Amino acid sequence: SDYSEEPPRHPSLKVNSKEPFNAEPHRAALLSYITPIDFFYKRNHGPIPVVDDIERYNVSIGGLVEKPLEISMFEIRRLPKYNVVATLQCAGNRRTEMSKARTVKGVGWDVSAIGNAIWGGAKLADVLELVGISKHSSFSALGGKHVEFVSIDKCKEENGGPYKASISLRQAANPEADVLLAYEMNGEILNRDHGYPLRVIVPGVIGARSVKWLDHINIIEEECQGFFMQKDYKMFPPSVNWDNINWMTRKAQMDFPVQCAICSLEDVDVVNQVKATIAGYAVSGGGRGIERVDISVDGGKTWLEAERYQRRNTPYQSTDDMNNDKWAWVLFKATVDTPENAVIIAKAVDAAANVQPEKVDAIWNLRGILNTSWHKVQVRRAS
Ligand code: MTE
Ligand code: MO
Repeated sequence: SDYSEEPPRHPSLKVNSKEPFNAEPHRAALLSYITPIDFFYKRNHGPIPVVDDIERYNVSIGGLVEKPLEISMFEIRRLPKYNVVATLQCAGNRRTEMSKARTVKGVGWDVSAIGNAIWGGAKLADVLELVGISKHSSFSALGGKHVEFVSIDKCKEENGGPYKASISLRQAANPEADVLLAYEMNGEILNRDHGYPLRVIVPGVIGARSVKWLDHINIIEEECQGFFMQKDYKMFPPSVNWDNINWMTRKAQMDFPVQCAICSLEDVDVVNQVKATIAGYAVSGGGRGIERVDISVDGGKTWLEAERYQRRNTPYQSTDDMNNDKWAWVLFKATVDTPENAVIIAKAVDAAANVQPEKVDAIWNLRGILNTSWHKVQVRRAS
């Protein structure tokens, strides 16, 4: 493959793999509610495609539809435009930590394979209406039940073919699910790393389904048979290893579980004051809001509740304030008295009362996805 036309990237990113380019920012970059584009993690499976003739760029929509269509960028921009604040999280976020319990396969990530952006674009539900799929339907007239997104990039896992993924037609045609064909990120034209000129954004779902550099959409009967749907991004029990794995037995992962991480401190850190600020992000999949974030400075014996906030940068005062951006993370903050030596822990609870598991062992899986165990940092007070 050819990596001679990669875009420029911010020098402070931690590069976890160079070709394909996979990089995340330092933890502290995640302490602003909207993640700056330069510091938004970049997760690729091949070289970044070059699209230079935007006039001729179009997306074809075919498969089990009565009226197949080719839609140009110009026409997509003429559809009603929505700005959706949504957190994108790679299923491999926090994989490095899972690997320390027992080795897993995949690109290593700290806690920053995640970001929160304002995605601007057309709703997929509006686009599907143009090929005769009505809103809130679960199947097309010709029996299609899944919507497949195919890219123009080239991945070795697909034997040089394009990256692809699918979601259910029910989710795709539901305007409240806010699935977007996005051409803007944080008010700017989507850049090459993040999918220029057009990408899918599936809020509340692992990043792997938000296909970048969209080329065509297929309405299909069965879910996408591509590598990243069938042979990757599935959650296996801790008993499954590379000798006994049967990919068919598990479903393709969609929603991500409740997650949080401390971003004001590194894994092992020194704090200068007796009072320290513990801050980070908390998010849950499926649009389930964050109900609570608990902090402990004594290894989990006692807990205190952190303040939470979204866009207004002021703490929530009542439950009415909560989750005004339903697909977005909440940031949390707590001021704690630090002992001389402490294990500081954060764990979140979502709106369905789901809680993060204490230990990584219980959720260990050979691909190292969805590490949502309590996030811990070890600090020492500077004397
Ligand atoms: N789309 C294409 N075409 N190729 C890819 O490699 N990676 C996926 C998804 N969409 C990928 C893709 C994965 S695994 C993630 S986590 C997100 O894109 C990352 O999006 P980002 O690079 O904009 O952060
Ligand atoms: Mo990912």
